[in-house]
Amino acid sequence: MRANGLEIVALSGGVGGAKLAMGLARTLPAKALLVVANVGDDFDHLGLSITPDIDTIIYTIAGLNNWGQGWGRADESWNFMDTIGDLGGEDWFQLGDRDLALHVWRTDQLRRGATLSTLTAAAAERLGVTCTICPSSDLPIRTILETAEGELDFQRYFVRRRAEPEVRAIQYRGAETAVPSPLFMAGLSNPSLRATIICPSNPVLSIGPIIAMDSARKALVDAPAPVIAVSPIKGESAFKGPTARNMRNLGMTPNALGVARYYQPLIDGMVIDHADAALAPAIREMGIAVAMSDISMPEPEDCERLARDVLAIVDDGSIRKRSR
Ligand code: FO1
Repeated sequence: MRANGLEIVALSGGVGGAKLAMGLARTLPAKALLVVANVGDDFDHLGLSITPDIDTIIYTIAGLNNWGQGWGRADESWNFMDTIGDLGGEDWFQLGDRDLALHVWRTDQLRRGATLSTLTAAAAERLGVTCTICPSSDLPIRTILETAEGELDFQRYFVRRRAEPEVRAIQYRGAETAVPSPLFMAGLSNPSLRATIICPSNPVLSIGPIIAMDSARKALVDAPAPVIAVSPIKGESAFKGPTARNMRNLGMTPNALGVARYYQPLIDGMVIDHADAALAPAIREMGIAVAMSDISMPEPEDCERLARDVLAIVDDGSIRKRSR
């Protein structure tokens, strides 16, 4: 272990990704971990700048999260939301009172000229996170779903329409001009980096907006450290959310092999579930090394178990940067 330097960059969306990020945070020295959060789910709502994946990652690593729900805080109260409902306002996106304070503070600070990177670092530190968390970009990238009901922004598709409309195509609006955040770029070129881990998040909804940036893709490929994806799918089902259905609707195979094909240009290795061992030869044929673990994380201890397994795989050197 190089305890004083960065060792792991973890790319993450919300719920599933945040669980592995939490396991990594509990396993690694604080300075060794940089978690890079998706910003494609961000939106302006009720006059507030809401950054759900950043917040889910902060709450989860800080141990303040609502574990069963996957997002938001434990010990939450709902006076604000109830009153918005009484007023006939938009109450389809649940903002708890404690969570609301973060959105109000961030919105105010952004208006005063602060960057999302600065605010993410400050909020994480204030709420008790010791590793580093940064947004994938300080510039907006918005995930837009082209569905049978027309174009929907991420939260209107995911929360308001309960991810029910069939997704025909996805746009990562803004990704063509956005650039990765300074900490993200510096992390990938850090000489002490041992691996970049793509956490088990929805590839097309949560990681897609990150790797839609040309300079992020180039930096991942150019980084001397290997890029290792942890599959978000066991068999043909994701643990939570519409991952498998999204992949199927987009013409992808909804299993670990489909995930490997999506990430193929970027990754050197993949961690799949033992139950998917039969898919390993086809993934290896693509030039991607395969390691196996139990990728389910029903309880907080499972997040640490999977994190330890992933770090052992990084340590054993079985996944090397491949020549391209
Ligand atoms: N997800 C929901 O399914 N329903 C909600 O009402 C909801 C509110 C919410 C508020 C703050 C926040 O940070 C996240 C919230 N999420 C909610 C999760 C959010 O939709 C995430 O983008 C997804 O979980 C995907 O990671």
